[in-house]
Amino acid sequence: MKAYEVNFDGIVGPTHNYSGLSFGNVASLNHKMNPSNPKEAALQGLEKMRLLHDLGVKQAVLPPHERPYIPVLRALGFTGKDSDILIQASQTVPEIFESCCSAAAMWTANAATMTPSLDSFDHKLHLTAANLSNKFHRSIEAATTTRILQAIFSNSNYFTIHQPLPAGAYFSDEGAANHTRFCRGYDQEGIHLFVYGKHSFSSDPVVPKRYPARQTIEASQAIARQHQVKNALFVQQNPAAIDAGVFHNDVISVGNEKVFLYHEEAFVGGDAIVQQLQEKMSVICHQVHSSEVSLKEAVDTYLFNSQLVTLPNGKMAMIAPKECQNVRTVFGLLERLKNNASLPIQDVYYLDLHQSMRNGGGPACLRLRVVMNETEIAHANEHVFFTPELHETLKNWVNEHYRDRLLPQDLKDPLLMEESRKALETLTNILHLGSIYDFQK
Ligand code: SUG
Repeated sequence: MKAYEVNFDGIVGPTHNYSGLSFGNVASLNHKMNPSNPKEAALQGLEKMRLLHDLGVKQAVLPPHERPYIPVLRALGFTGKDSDILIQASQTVPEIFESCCSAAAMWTANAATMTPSLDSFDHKLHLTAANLSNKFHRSIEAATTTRILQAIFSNSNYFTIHQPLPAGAYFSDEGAANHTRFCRGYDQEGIHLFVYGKHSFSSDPVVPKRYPARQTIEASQAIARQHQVKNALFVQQNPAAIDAGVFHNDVISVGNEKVFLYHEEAFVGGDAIVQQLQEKMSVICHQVHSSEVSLKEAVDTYLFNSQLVTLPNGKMAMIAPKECQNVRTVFGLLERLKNNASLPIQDVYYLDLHQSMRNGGGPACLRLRVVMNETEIAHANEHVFFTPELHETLKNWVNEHYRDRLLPQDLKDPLLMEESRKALETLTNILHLGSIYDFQK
């Protein structure tokens, strides 16, 4: 049966801000306390979805999460009216409060890991929301993400939505940002490459010195087990790359169908993995040498965080951040990739996503890839699929509800909380999602 890769992009939330919450993510640290523009951020995200849709790629949306997230502040001992909690928490525990206002759920590459029904022993499409245990502001996403996935993929004849892995450092899971599926075509069985940063239950010979490794192998293996994945491979991130700011694997490699682009310094023992991918599926593995593009240039431009997508004619396009155009070596590499006859890349599109990029989120971070066959698409919530009409509706919705300037100190404003809730209430109606937010209960 015909199958598609559907890109589920996160709609940027109304509290998109720069609080410098992600140690190890260089852009997040560098932009701490800068003013943000949630309206521009959300519109930039919608433009990317529109481009993909217009290119003939199947596109869908995932809603933002409710922020500020009062239920977590209540769990941490704050009591009273929601507006009182905002004031108390922002004054007494400002860092925790900022974490409860982060719009980081927009980077849906971290929302979950997906296994298509073709690749699972029980022939169901599996999804597990990532527990994102490594960062407090992200760890509070898992419950809402699970509810959202249940609202979209509700038919249990086709979809299995698992509970997130146990919270805590041992099974720290960052979702699809550390996972790539290779296949000869979306309607063919695939190989799943899981990339991890460290072991929890044994020690690693080399560990990053500066920044944390987020994903554990135990988490990756647990996801592969849960999803009954037929073909799984596991490879470790290079600790030196993590120390250079590669906090997720999608900052240093990108794969689609039979193509894998990866940096020479991405992995520990990368050659063995590449050999297996070549042997098992004739994957075209293109290594980018450090002499062509350094780790630093890769992190600065987010070259590998480009989306590599298959077009209706079978060729591929890269959706790159516009920052890639400004660095000679990176732009030169992209031109060479486009002109390389052994690669199917016919075009590179450069997009302005600077609002997201300043928090370390490029094109690929903003989407969760879900491979679905026609029957599965017919049994999922149809209202989240992107159309020009939905684009217009969402643009109007953003223009009506979002602010165009936000500083971290504005997050304690009760009016912002009210505005955000009103926006999300309207959105759940637009997308026919039912009551997915705590404030709707
Ligand atoms: O987890 N940034 C996110 C960026 C996630 C990017 N995702 C992928 N690579 N797939 C993170 O570090 C910054 C929030 C702040 O500082 O306000 C943040 O969470």
